[in-house]
Amino acid sequence: MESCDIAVSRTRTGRVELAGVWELSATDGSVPPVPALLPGDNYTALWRAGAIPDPYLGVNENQVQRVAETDWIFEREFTVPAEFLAKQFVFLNLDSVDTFAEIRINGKPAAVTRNMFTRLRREIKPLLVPGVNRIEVRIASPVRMAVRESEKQPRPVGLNSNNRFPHFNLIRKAQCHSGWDWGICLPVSGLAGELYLQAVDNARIEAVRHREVHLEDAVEVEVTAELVAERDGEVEVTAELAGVVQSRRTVLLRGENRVRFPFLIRNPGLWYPAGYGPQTLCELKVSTPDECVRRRIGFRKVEVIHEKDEAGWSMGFRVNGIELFAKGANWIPADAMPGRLTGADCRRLLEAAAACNMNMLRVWGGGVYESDLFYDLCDELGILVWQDFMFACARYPATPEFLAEVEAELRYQIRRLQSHPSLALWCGDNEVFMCLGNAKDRMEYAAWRVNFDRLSRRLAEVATECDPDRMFWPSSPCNGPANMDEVCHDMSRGDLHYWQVWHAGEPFSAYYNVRPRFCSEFGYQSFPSLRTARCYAGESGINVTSPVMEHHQRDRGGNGRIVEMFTRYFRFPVGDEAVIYLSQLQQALAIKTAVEFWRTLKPHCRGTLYWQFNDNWPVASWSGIDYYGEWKQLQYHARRFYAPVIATAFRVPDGPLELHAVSDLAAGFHGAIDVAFLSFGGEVKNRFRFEIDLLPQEAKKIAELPEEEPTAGFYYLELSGEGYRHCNECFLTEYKRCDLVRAGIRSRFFRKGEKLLLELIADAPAFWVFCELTETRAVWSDNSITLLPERPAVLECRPDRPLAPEEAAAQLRVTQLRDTWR
Ligand code: BMA
Repeated sequence: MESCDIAVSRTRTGRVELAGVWELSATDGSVPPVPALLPGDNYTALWRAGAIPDPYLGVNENQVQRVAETDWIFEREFTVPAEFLAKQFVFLNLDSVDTFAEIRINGKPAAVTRNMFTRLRREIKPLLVPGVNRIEVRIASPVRMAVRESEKQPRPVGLNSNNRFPHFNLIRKAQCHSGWDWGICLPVSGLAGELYLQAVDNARIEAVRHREVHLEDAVEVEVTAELVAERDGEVEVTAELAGVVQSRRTVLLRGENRVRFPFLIRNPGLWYPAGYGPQTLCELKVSTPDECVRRRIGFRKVEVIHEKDEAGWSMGFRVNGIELFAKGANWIPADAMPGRLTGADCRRLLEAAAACNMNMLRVWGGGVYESDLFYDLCDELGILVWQDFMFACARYPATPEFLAEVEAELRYQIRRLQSHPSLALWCGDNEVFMCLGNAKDRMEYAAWRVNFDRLSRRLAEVATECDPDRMFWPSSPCNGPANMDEVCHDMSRGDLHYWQVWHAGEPFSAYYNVRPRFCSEFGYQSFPSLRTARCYAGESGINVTSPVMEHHQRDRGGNGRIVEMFTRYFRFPVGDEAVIYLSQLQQALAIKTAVEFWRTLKPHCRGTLYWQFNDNWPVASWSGIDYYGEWKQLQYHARRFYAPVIATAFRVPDGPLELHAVSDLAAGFHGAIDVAFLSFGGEVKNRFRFEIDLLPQEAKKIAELPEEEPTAGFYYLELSGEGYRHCNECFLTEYKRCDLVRAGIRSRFFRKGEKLLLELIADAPAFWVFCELTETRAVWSDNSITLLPERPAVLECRPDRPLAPEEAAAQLRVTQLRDTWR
């Protein structure tokens, strides 16, 4: 037996890799063959070969729709060594084929696929010859196949209004491939994950999973290896965990076999979400003479707190006995052309989440079950995952064929993912239950509801059977498994998608009327960074109503809504740079308003996940990080409004001005909040200091602050203690009514060791000072900050490429709110 390879989960023993360069051609001969890198997709290959323009730029998307209406063949040759065929069996492994494919080996049919969310494994030894072989994956147009599926339905199922091509709800493909209200319509075809042939003598390892029971000072771990045998036989299976090795000679029957290994781990280091303790991981290795599968697992007990209480039913998460406040955002696929996405992109995004004090991401149901790397990184970084099953914003069939397809998908995905310590919850779908409310009358509702219940019941059965240790939450949003007879959007129970601010144009203050138990979606749009907008719109195209800017806005009326909101709160911005800056500031302030308020409501409210973390192409959207990886102001504000200890001041409608402190620390906190009321010129008019003591995890009202003349100045809060510091500002009226001073800001780049630092000093209060490098992507330690006069701030600048201080200085653009109007 070979030793395990660190970089991958399986040894390369007895393996023939199929990843690499393939050839792609259209079956109708309309496009000459081009090289295609797999895993990857047809759009990426065609773009890389220069056969289509970059769909992300200008309005090129319109020119490339035919790609999705065409059938494609990916093919390549591969070499099979003679020894490989000396093994008894050879199976083909394709982790994800997107979507309707016929696979041929040496011209002979090997398999068909129809669900990108299931793995294909098929015994193919009889089709192989020693030496050169050929594999062909012929993928039918998903657009055509979706229509064909609709013709098979006994009665119409309905459409998804986010999709440009209809009936994607009938096919098991990422729903957002057909466009979304932030997404380009690029129904890609391709292959994802691992692609290889594996030779085995006995059985193949189909899945490795574990269950854990937490005792006083030990964890009982039961490891299960699932093996598939092509015929009856015997095999030696070995499991290794925390230095203990167990081997078993096992009798196999043809088909699926399970081998269980009990371990008792004494005094294990536990895995905690970020902010609550270390992310201790250990290796689990299962092997047969032919194969070795390894995983990194972590021991922790994760529970959903869903109990009856005074307000209704609670909703939140408890890990290792600690009740935490979930802080995070919603994750969508990070690239509409999967072949463009690198592991480094994925890592950079998830590290940004962790750097911004997030402890949870929701993998949203209109995308994909993410890559192994995604969950490995979440484990490593302490980010809990709320995992939707892949259904979103539409009605779905409940025919026996559809249910069987979905069942196979869940069985595969749950087994693949359940051993990740980060995985906290399985959720049935995104907004499928909520959309039932769109039925035109009770008859229609009843018909839709029957379908929903059938599908939901099957999801629940499979989820609880495959993973009895995690909760199945039927839909997001919903009132919880115990309350599925009621419509959702209840402040007393369940998770909430609160969209009145944005979709219904309510003011930011509307957030104060909402007291969710767990807010799993709420969002506000902005434009991406100036550099990103320039990329797709060109220097001259950046104007909110230019055809390109409207094209890169998928929510009807979205640009207008951003601008309309300016008129409520801000003086109207002059110039493209000001418009972009202000749109991002407005977004950040909207989300900050909601999060800070909802954090003060804990434990009534136990989590906020804003919409949305990332983008899948360059576009105006609700994201905090744009497609090219530029952090919008929201992302920097998230770091502060999700900080472990914060101070915030606000007035709920008709209420007094209240000062609150919130701690997410597992220990008590002792510190102080310095509060000052300053004129816009910077003169301190009033000053207080509050000593504060917070219990572990406590949110507490500290004081009511004096009512000052609203246009005379602003409150500045500075919380400090035990190594924590959090600054915040509070305006008493709309920003547009305040005569802000345009502060002079002196800046100086310098090096300290490896670090590139920027010192900023303002001569008057400067609000939401945003630093950018015009030619280089850079992430800053902090940004969009408020400067008080003559109080220097030092920011670390982390550019994509090394820059000397002088070079950085030449590219620096600093914008404050007052710069947005003349
Ligand atoms: C939600 C999501 C998405 C959508 C977003 C913005 O509720 O679930 O479907 O993109 O709103 O409208």
